[in-house]
Amino acid sequence: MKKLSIIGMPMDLGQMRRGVDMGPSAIRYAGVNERLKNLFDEVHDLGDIAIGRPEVAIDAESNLRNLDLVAEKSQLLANQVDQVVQEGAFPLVLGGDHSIAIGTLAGVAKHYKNLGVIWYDAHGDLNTAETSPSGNIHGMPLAVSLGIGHPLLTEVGGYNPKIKAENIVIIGARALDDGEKELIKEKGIKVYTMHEIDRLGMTKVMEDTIAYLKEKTDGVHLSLDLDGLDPHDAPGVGTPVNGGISYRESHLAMEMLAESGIVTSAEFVEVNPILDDKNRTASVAVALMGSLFGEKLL
Ligand code: HAR
Ligand code: MN
Ligand code: MN
Ligand code: MN
Repeated sequence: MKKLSIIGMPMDLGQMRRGVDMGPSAIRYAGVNERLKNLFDEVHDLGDIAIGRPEVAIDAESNLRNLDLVAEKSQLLANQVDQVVQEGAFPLVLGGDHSIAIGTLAGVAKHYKNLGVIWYDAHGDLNTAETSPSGNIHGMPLAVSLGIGHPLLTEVGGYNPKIKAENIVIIGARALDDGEKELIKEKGIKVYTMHEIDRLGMTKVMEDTIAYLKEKTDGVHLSLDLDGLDPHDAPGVGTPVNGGISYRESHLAMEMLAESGIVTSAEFVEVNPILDDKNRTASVAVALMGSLFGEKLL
């Protein structure tokens, strides 16, 4: 019995551009439920985690915008995701900015000994308060999940760390800060930058990624930041970076993941309908979900 549970996480506190809190609505408007309902025995849309409209403020003590709120709301998401996995359903989380991955991974990772993570993103999201140029927590969730960062964030879910460096594959990177580059080298994190994608082609990148993760992990979380795609294909994101992964390459990547059967949870983040062109980015997200969950062209 294949069950999917959809969870909206309308949180925009991990950065400064309002609007990404409307991501879950935009993705639902683009038809996520209709698109996926035939690919599972059951699809349940659990609605949104209650974020409210909190006032935003930078933590006076450190370079971490909205620290307390992000920690508190992440715990709510972690609880919901944990419950979905316990019930044997596949959790699909709709963001929200990428800080939501802190909660998603806290809910998922306790169910696995060696959770793999595919981080599909223009960015590394490996900053800490010390290395972040912005203080925005959406630039930190991968580091947090490795146990590196403020304790209020690394302790979400009540355990730490969530994942191991050797179980991560970053795909699409083209905007890394100096501290992130150092961390990647220090921890030996596997990264396919745009250079490798150009050079090897997406087929080879995904074959290698799948083989690498299959060998060492007992589940794989896909964290797909829409800014991993080229801004021509996904314009509705807060931090676009030129020279990204194409729409077709992204479909191929999702199709290969579907074929492999390794993915056990997923989130699609950073969709900002205010910055979008007629909800195109949300539509791209939904189309990619179709491929990820095994939709066939023929
Ligand atoms: N690395 C930059 C920072 O830490 C930019 C992070 C940007 N954003 C995301 N995450 N959308 O992937 O501020
Ligand atoms: Mn990101
Ligand atoms: Mn990004
Ligand atoms: Mn972004």
